[in-house]
Amino acid sequence: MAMLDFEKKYRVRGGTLIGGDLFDFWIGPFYVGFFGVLTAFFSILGTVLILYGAAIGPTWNVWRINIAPPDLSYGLALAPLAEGGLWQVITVCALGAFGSWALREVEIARKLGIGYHVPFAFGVAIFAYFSLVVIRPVLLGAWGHGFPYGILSHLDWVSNVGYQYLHFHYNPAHMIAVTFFFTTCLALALHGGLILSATNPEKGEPVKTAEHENTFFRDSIGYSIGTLGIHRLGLFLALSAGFWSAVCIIISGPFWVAGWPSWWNWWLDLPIWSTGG
Ligand code: UQ2
Repeated sequence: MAMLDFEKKYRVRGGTLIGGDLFDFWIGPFYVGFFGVLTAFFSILGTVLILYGAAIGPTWNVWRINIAPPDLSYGLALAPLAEGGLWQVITVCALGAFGSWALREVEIARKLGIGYHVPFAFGVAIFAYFSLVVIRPVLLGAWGHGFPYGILSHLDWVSNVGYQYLHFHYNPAHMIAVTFFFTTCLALALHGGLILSATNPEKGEPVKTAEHENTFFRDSIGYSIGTLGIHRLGLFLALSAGFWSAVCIIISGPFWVAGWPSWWNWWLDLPIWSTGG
């Protein structure tokens, strides 16, 4: 079906989660919806607050602008705007915008009658952010454990928190997350390469088929995961990367306070090494 015919067919009312027909329309190519309006509200307010935070700060150098969370002494209380309160309101705006965007994706998926895979996947990304600025700070008892909003400052935060646990690469959940990130790259490189190899033939040659794709991997490694399977694998690998990233930072502090290298002492402490003496 041509795109214009298709749009006429699917651009009808219904499928909304809240408010019935309220905002159930399009502006140009964009679906609006109640959650589109909410996304715009939170994004604009959050951006204005970031600009205000920059304006009352010491620099307009984009690399150095920093909106810091409150001092640890504020615990889980609200702080004055200029002392971390801005960070708190901006965090609410960010989560409001991300959550609204995910629900707008759900409404579009419902209108189309397709699965919720995209909003679910985006939900995992939101969870990773939520774990950094809400779950871990709440478990540690202070908003000051959230990461600062700034290009260089958030890099400094990552480095400092890493060194606080001596060597973050020894964090087992971090190891799992990194492995998923790399495997995601491997899978996308294999998939992108395979698809382009089959669908970009020499001039005058016909476009090749899924059988060609299958056979390449049968011939080279004796196994093909299939055209649907590679996308299931890709989604699983990518979401696992985000999920284990969230786990690796949540356990650092709330559930493990020593350096990560010494976590591996469980191996040396196994009773099988005991001399019995
Ligand atoms: C495949 C297949 C595709 C693909 C790819 C494979 C026809 C178009 C890339 C090969 C993938 C395999 C064997 C899995 C590799 C496993 C990991 C963990 C990276 O078979 O079907 O469809 O794109």
